[in-house]
Amino acid sequence: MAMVVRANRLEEGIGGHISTFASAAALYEVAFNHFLRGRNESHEGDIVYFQGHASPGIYARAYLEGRLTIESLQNFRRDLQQEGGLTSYPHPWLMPNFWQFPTVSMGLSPIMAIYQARFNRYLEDRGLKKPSDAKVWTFLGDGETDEPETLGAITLASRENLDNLIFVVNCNLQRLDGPVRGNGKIIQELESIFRGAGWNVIKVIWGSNWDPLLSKDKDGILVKRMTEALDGDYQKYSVASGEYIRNHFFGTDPRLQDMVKNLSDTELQKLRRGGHDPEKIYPAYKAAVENIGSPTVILAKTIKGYGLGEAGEGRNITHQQKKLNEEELKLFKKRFDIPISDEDISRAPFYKPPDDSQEIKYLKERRHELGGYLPKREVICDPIKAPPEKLFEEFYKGSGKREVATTMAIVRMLAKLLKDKNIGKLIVPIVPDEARTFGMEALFRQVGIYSHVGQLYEPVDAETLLYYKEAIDGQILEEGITEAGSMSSFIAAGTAYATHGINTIPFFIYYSMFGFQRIGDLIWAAGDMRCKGFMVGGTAGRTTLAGEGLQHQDGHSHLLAYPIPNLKAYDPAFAYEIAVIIQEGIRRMYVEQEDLFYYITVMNETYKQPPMPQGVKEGILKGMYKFRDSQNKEAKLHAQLFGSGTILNEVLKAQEVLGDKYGVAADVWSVTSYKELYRDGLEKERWNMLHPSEIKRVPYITECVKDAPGVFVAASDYVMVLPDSISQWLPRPLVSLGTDGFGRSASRKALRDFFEVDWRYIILAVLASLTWEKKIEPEIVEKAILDLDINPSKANPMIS
Ligand SMILES: Cc1ncc(C[n+]2csc(CCOP(=O)(O)OP(=O)(O)O)c2C)c(N)n1
Ligand SMILES: [Mg+2]
Repeated sequence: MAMVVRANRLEEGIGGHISTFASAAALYEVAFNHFLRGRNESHEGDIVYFQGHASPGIYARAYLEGRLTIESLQNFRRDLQQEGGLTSYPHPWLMPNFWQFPTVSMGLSPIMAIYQARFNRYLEDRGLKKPSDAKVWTFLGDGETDEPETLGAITLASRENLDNLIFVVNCNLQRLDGPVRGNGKIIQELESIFRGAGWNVIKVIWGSNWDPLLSKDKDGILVKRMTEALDGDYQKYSVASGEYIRNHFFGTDPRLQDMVKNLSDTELQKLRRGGHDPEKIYPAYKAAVENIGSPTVILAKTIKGYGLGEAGEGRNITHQQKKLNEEELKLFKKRFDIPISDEDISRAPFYKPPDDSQEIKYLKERRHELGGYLPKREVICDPIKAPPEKLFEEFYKGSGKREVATTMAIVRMLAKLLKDKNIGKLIVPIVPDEARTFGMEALFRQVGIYSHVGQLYEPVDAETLLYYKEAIDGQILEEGITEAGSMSSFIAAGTAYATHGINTIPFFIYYSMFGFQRIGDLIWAAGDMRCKGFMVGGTAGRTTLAGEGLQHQDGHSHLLAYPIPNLKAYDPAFAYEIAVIIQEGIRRMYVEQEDLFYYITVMNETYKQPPMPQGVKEGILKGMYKFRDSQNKEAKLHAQLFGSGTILNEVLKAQEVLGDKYGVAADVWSVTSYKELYRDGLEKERWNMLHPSEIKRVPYITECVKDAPGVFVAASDYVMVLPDSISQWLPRPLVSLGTDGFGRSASRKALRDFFEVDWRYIILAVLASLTWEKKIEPEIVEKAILDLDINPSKANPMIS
């Protein structure tokens, strides 16, 4: 509390939360002192997701344990102070030795925890980790259960018998604005949901001082009254006088009134909620850890802002309360019996009992007994041995006469990686019910689909070569139709290097449209967590995925990939480009142990995959390289064409026609990543700005095209802002073609005409640019429009 109050005195409006932890303190303390096991040589430790807004309490405890300095506490919410600070919420990116899991985007921690618990089993079933009784604990708010992600995956946990999973829902009956269910009862509601889903439900509702009353309740009238009273009523009782409680709660029945006639008003007011009573919490936790065969949820009733009194206890404003005045501070210290003098209290000092005090000794002893301190993030993981160059060679050679889609290429690469003797077992293919779409069904048989119980039935296609094979040691995580669940598995696998010291390499292959725009927040969390692995967006490209129409055709996932700082995003055209990217990705993430992850789009259009030209590997990784010079050496007119993904083929066709028919020598560049080019440009520009007297650094893209003659045209299957983002570093203006607008159900050819990204529009853009540069007359463009059969009055796809 003092940490938040002081932070806000130092910096008005810096924020923070007091009331969340105030309501959950006993829930955490009992766990810390008796249940949560630390990671050490003899035990892998429990995995704990702390409720994000409770972080001040977790910091305070770490300070008492001697793990955080007083300076860092003083700098709560001020990460940028010179001597360091404590970040507002759990962020492994900012405190990589402390926090493991970002939890503050509410709803993400419960779903991540479920898939984490399942992934722990997966590692055990596949022999990658020793079986263990370690638990995954998740502390969450009752308001948080309204997030679809919180409850959306709970049946997975029961179906998979995840008795290594425990949810603790702090039911303080309030969220930010007011009651969670004023007119209802959140605990009863959650109980029925979890029980229906097959969970072990433990309710911690009433404190010990209700026990004598309950034992007198022979005919159940007290329980009936408890069940009738609404959450809105209970919230009122938490701030009301004993007299009000007597009249209102017990006043509905003379027999109830009789039950409490010997209790004073003060005693009535002090009737505790179970979540504030360690003697009730302990047995609940004990029952949870001893439960076999199903996950457990503990629904603990508490009071939000417990102990804040007039300053916020049980009030609707309590969530936002960050300032206490002198009077309120005095009452707080009195209530919790904190030995600070009345003179000192106005400063809101930190109180730490001496190291040899009973309290500190006890706290440290308990942690020692339980295996060490929590939370702690510690990477103890050896680098892997990189897969051999040989594995990728086939892709460098091209596909000869065979027409192959990049999707087929990446699936083949995955199949080969799975066979590699060093890293094969570490690969974790993850699919949300889309394996057949991507031609991955051969992998079903090759490595099997993971199932904790194996395959208890005879599969309908058992006779076929590629039957649906489920196995206890199956390697594929076939998640069903849940991108959020699949991403949670990706996160568990991609952070196993830190959580378990195991270098699992996830490949999450999904419909690219249902990635960033559907589960962007989980991807953000993955970045925060320093997650590794490959996200593979299949059926990508707004005009390449024919027929599917508006909802499926992705033309913007690469734009949505821009903001994630440690994500590399590539839109490759050819199999060899993918091979280079994956080889380098494995090297950087798992050999060099860099905290990066990758997004690669692959498409389902088939074409001959060319062999890799000499010396292009570096360019592929940096974002662009010259793929083909113009064959027309005589031409007076020039152009530089940028193409990405399958649209590169349109660019190559345009190059040919421009040379043959229009006398334009056009060079073609394969742009594998606008994001890489953009970040490189920003980096160089920033350096130049900060070092005005030194020799200017040149962006890679500028370097590439510095001597390239002619006009610039870029075409991709994505929104035009991608090429536009790098145009500032070109020597002359750029015309971008792309797929802004809603998709359509149509053929590839029709779509590329509609979005104006086919070879004809590329030619048009080149010719138009040449007129603007006064290199040719507008009549030539007029004629080309006719020759190329382009309709100038067609609707603009961007707005139609
Ligand atoms: C996805 C998301 N939406 C909104 C918020 C803002 N927010 C922070 S705490 C909070 C209320 C939390 O209520 P509850 O889950 O009941 O937790 P309590 O503080 O009561 O323990 C809200 C709306 C957030 N952090 N994440
Ligand atoms: Mg709440």
